[in-house]
Amino acid sequence: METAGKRGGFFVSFEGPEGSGKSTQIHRLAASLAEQGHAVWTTREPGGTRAGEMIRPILLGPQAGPLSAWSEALLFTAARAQLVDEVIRPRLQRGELVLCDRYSDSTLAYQGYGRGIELETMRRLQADATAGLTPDLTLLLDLPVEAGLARIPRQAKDRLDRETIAFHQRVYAGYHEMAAREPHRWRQVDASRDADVVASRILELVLEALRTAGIRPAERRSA
Ligand code: Z5A
Repeated sequence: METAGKRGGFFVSFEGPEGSGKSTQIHRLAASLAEQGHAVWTTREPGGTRAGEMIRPILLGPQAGPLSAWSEALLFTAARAQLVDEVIRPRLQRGELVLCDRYSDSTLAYQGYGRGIELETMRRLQADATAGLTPDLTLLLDLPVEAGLARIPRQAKDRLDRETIAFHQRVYAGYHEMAAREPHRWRQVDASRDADVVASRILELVLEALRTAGIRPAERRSA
């Protein structure tokens, strides 16, 4: 596993069920960190590169029709491999803070726990596709499945949002299992609270992780 110290920069991923507020919070965090003088880059999955943004509608839109679990897993992973190669790794090497809306843990949660592909196989695939690049910190925005789905307007629901509640419950349970398995990397945040409260808690957790990693704004800018 590649660590922050070895490569410079700091890598934070946001995970959680639909509607848990990842997009809202990632932008708020980026603004707060930039205000403090950090060089911050925000990206999302699937997407963040030209190839990734082309893969995105195949996965989320209705046009491609039903996809097998393995087609999904490989397409999400292909978009990620490109994102790591083209964006995440180079920016980390320049000493930037990279914030990513979903990463490999989403494939484990959705295609592993949700669709039932063997977890160890999924873990190996992620390690190979990203050359072992693991986030320094993963924030789990914790919100019960029904509450998250209720926040997404019907017309905005994508192919995966429309899956059964049982599927989303497996994903949710999977997230909690992964967080328990690697407590040094994961931090859980109660995403049912008001967005301002959630934002303050996230900022607190990220600043604490940056302090522990010895990362300060001025150093990042001059890196
Ligand atoms: N997926 C996968 O299967 N495998 C993979 O490897 C990867 C992804 C990478 C990506 O969809 C889908 O692909 C996703 C997982 C799957 N699917 N599902 N289902 P996406 O990128 O379009 O969407 P998402 O990642 O699931 O996020 P989202 O549903 O758009 O929600 P969000 O980003 O977590 O939340 P938000 O957009 O910030 O907020 C949602 C609404 O809630 C919005 O109206 C906000 O104003 C409101 N909100 C936000 N915070 C609050 C609070 N605190 N209180 C009340 N209301 C709030």
